[in-house]
Amino acid sequence: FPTYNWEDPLCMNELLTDEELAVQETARNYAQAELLPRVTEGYRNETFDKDIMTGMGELGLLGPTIEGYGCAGVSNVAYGLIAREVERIDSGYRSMMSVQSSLVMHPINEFGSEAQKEKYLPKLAKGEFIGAFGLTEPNHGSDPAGMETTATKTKDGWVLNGSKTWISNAPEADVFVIWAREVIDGQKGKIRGFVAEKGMEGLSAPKIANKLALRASVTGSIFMDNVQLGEDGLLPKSGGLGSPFSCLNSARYGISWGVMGALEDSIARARDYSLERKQFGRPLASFQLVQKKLVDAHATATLGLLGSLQLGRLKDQDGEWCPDMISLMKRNNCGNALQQVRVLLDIFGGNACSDEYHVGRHEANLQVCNTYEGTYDIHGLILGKAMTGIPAFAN
Ligand code: TGC
Ligand code: FAD
Repeated sequence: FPTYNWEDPLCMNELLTDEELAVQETARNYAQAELLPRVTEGYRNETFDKDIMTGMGELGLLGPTIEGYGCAGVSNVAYGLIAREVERIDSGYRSMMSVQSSLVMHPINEFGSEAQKEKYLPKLAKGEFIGAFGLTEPNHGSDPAGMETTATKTKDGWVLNGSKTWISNAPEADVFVIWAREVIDGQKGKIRGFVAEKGMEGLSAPKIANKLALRASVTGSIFMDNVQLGEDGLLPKSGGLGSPFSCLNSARYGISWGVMGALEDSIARARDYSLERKQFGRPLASFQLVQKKLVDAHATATLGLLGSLQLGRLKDQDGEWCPDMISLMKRNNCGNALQQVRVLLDIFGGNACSDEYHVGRHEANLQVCNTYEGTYDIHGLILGKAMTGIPAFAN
């Protein structure tokens, strides 16, 4: 038999193409060399480093599945592998990247005009522009259909009014993809996508300070008070809630890979710690209870990654995937990563309290990953509907 490789137990690397292996190596080298050395300070001080975005841009890691416009045009599996490597360092860095790629570049590419694509995508791909995605509102998180933000049609364009909250990247963003309900001749209509820009009169994006998690990425609100857009501020092919949800399909898929990176990092650190730390004259790793914690987490990560890989393969073939599959993997991997990292943290004893051991930071971040992009329970209800045909979101 071959020797068991605890870092790739079911030989997942053999299921990747040469191009995917190369992307994985590029993302891993970048994350270990450029992100790991700064994460502890970045998290302590809630700093935003624009050079993270330009660094990722230089390597083709932003909007990587898009063809043209300076993007790499790689597979969905490669996109997942990037998320895994970046989140091995921190979920906040993956958040910055996945908002840019899935929630800003994707809708511009999917619903934008040729002129909008030419204007925004190359700069977003290089990280010269930072993007934010405004769907959640103070009164409407899990239920975006209740959205209050309006886009009122004028002779020359549109006027945005409303507010968004808990928006990743917002305080640093140059480009805002905003979801709003159109109002034409006083009549409320569909939800449409709009692109607003930093510095527009009436638009502000203050930082939400003192977060308890995801501190290495910046989060804010967006306030819109009669923000005037031209006709070219509308994403013309957007229409209905299906448009923002199509962005979420891509981001949720990426998160399913990313959180496995955070779990893998926690496993590796807990294993190392348990081999070095001695109590009762023996390494912690020699105790059965400690080994069980390591093995439970290891089995969870192995199977979670294979699930996301299969989902990515289906996503790479048109007509072979549906959003419920994404809910399955987003919910499964986020919920499991959170639970397992929580247990691994026990191995560190009192040192679990120290940010120098990294795993407490992963645990705090994973609570957010299990919440944003649809909470664990909302994805449970999406799957409950898929299994029974009965929507249980409301009466
Ligand atoms: P429902 O009636 O089910 O659907 C309305 C319309 O949307 C279509 N649709 C989808 N289309 C594509 N992909 C999907 N995943 C879709 N889900 C639904 C659906 O077919 C329908 O189309 P049509 O043409 O018939 O009108 O909608 P509902 O109002 O009953 O809502 C259902 C529910 C609760 C599942 C949904 O609202 C939901 O998913 N809620 C969660 C909200 C959420 O995920 N918010 C995320 C905000 S963004 C974010 O968190 C970014 S964090 C990023 C980071 O920092 O990394
Ligand atoms: P609520 O919808 O109020 O939910 C609260 C609780 O009630 C949850 O446990 C939920 O599962 C439960 N619940 C709600 N409805 C039901 C039901 N029908 N049945 C059973 N239980 C239910 N949003 C963006 O648009 N863009 C971003 O970039 C973005 N980034 C974020 C970054 C961070 C750090 C955070 C924390 C959030 C971010 N979000 C973003 C917002 C995120 O998507 C929402 O917080 C999330 O969708 C949940 O909405 P809510 O906070 O309003 O919670």
